[in-house]
Amino acid sequence: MTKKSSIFEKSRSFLIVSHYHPDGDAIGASLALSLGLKKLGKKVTVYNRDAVPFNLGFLPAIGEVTQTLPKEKLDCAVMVDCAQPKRVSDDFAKAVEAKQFGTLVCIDHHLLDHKVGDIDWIEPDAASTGSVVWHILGEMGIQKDADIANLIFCTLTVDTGSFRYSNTTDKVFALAAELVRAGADPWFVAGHMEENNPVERYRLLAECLASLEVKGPYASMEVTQRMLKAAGAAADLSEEFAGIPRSIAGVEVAALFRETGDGKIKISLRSKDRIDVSKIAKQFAGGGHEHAAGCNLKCSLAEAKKQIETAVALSLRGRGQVSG
Ligand SMILES: [Mn+2]
Repeated sequence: MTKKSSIFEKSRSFLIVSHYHPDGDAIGASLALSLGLKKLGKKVTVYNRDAVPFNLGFLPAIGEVTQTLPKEKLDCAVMVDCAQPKRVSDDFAKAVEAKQFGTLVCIDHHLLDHKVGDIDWIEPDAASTGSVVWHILGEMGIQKDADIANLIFCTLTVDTGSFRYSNTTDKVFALAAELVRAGADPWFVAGHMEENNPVERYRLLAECLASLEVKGPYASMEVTQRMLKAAGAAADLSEEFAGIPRSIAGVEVAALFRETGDGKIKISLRSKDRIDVSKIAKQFAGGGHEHAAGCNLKCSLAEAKKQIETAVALSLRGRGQVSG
């Protein structure tokens, strides 16, 4: 039987892509795969539509990520942490349609309900896409160094919420140990990701916390264009704020409302145990996971808050959280 990884051995030129608004799993998994393939002498381009988040700038080989999609024909395109070409970018989806790539591969840790690429390499039990990449590099017998180990460690840190979420199994700790043995440095990763905040992030947080509203099991905060200006902060500095209202005792569902500056409101939803916020996000053409999801609304901030609060209240009522 031919190995599934033989496609990587056969192809010479690669494009590695991941979902827009990339996170540490998307970028870490992309770069680890790129470094691995380069050890085999492959030609690799790593593309993301959007800029790399500020707290990932320290990652090995981060300078390789380009926001320009190559125009030439390539042997193989690999979608990482993403199962829809459109979630990479419209340009990438068009390039797939136009058969710019000999083979399309999808590497992910979310169960697929349909075939995506010519080859789908899915491990639904893996905590991060980076973990899947680690297995692939292992199957190919690629020498895994400290840079690759740090990249994979980053993906694991991000997708397990620093080894706290319910996906933090014994397998995750076993892999973490293997990565540390291979040269990963947990403090190098955590120190850069969590102990390296621009002061503007906290100025913005101070503004944002002043908007905190708690109504029983539902809490919300907002980030307005005015707040961004007052704090001198870029919008991506508020990326993790949605977890704060959720962390309040008694809160089951939290929402962060962000004015995007082009007439839209970006909503991040978080929940603890009882509510599946991806179902709420779907009502507004968004999506995500059970405990972390999001959507966009084209309306005023006040209108967005009203609509989400209503949907959340209905969902809570369905779960017996609210009386009356
Ligand atoms: Mn992931």
